[in-house]
Amino acid sequence: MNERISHVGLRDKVRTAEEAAELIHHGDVVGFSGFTGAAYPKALPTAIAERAKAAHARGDDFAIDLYTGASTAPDCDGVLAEADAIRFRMPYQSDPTMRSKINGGSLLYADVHLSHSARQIATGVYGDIDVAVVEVTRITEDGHLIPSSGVGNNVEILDKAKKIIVEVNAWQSLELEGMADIYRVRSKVPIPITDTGDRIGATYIDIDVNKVVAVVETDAPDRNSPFTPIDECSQQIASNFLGFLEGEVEAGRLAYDQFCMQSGVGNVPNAVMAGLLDSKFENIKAYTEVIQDGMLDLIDAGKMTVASATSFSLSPDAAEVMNEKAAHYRKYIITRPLHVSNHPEVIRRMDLISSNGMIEADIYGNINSTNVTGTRVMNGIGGSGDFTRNAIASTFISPSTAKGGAISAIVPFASHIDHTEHDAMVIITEYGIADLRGLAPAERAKRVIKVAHPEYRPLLEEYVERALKGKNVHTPHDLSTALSFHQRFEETGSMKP
Ligand code: 0RQ
Repeated sequence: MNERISHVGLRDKVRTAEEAAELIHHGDVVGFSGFTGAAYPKALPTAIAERAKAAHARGDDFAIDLYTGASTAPDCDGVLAEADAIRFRMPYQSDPTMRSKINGGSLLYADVHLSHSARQIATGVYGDIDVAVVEVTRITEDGHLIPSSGVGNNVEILDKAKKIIVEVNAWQSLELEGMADIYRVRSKVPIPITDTGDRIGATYIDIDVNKVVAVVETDAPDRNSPFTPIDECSQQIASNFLGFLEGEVEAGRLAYDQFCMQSGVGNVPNAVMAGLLDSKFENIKAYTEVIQDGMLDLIDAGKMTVASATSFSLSPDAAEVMNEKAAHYRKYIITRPLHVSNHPEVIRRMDLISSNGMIEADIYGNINSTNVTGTRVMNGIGGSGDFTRNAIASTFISPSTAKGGAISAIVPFASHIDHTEHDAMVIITEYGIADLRGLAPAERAKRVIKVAHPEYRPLLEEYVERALKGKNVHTPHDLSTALSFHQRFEETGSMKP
């Protein structure tokens, strides 16, 4: 471990996770590293959860407020939620236990655009941060922190924290050093990135070493789940997405050379990248949020020249490959603070095409990414809003149904709206492409219904007919049945009549 803690003074601060957890108190505001299952602290969360359980057993209160970059993992968000050790959480999560606590009302959650979260933390919107707990791959002689598999909100959290606990994780490759590009966004100062691969900052995070109260040694892997094998439906969606890109090339809005992409997380986006492997697109660039397996494949195949993101979101197998070949991949991959990776200013400049998953779209193109039947939060908006609003073309890719066909992903009116009809441009399912650009709402409805599952199309058409009988027909709605699909689902467990 000495090679990973080069700062002599900080070697004296090495503590066990249990000792470090004693420095965190009930009511503290805590900032963790971590983004989509990567780079989150591995030891402190369990130690804090144990502390909370012991306090609760004594009849004492113990709960913290927790900020991160994005989602973490079962051994972080999961154990803390299980122990009722969190009062408030922001800006994004995807843990099943945490989700059920949030929906059950025992854990408060603020679902925030990631680009906003960085600035809000930096400017103290949520108050001070008592303790930062940040995973690194190494501490330099000068006390600089070398990020591990992601950067997220680490810079803002470390700058804002009164005390810092550093987890040095020996599982993370030392050769990740050089991948990060650390830059502090300043108010009214343009971010000097004009191309995806531009490096504008340092390879380390400089901190006030005097704030470090403990250094904890760990050796545990990032926790991501494997991707499920690509099924027929995902393959068809991927092929339709490729068809959309090819249409853009034919229309002269895109070239086969140097197409710039953003891709959300999940199985369908991964299938899209597999589709790009065999496509005519060359020298692909990514200005995105997370590095996924599919991007490593594109890099390996010589199809992708550069990928800029804030973190990894790799399957366990791909994470092992990354650890073995980090020196190779750092020639192609840049990890940035999410304040930069998700900054609208830079996203606009990249002329990228975004693709994200969704829970549902309505017939006019409003998108629900976060709340099932408008009330049950799934994960959060994450960076989907940052990219959707600022892409040259924003796409939403999704199977036309969920839960074995009981739920239609196309509904008369979205039960919760994350991306409005003004932001979402193209909706793609296994049944085709609904390109909504340049269309009036009533025209859009016809296109969207075409990509709905055939079983739901007649119901949607009936809805439009009914809505058109109303007085106002610019955005025709029949308010008494606008949420009838959702109501039926709540009552019967299916949106089908
Ligand atoms: O649940 O596994 O329990 O069956 O949602 O659905 O089809 O596997 O798709 O993994 O892409 O997730 C919107 C959740 C889609 C995701 C969402 C259920 C479905 C399944 C997953 P089960 P799929 P995906 C950058 C971009 C917001 C954040 C974002 C998401 C589960 O894409 O969180 O875009 N997006 N970030 O059954 C009820 C519906 C449903 C539904 C799907 N209509 N009703 N359940 N599901 N549609 C990355 C970051 O920002 C970090």
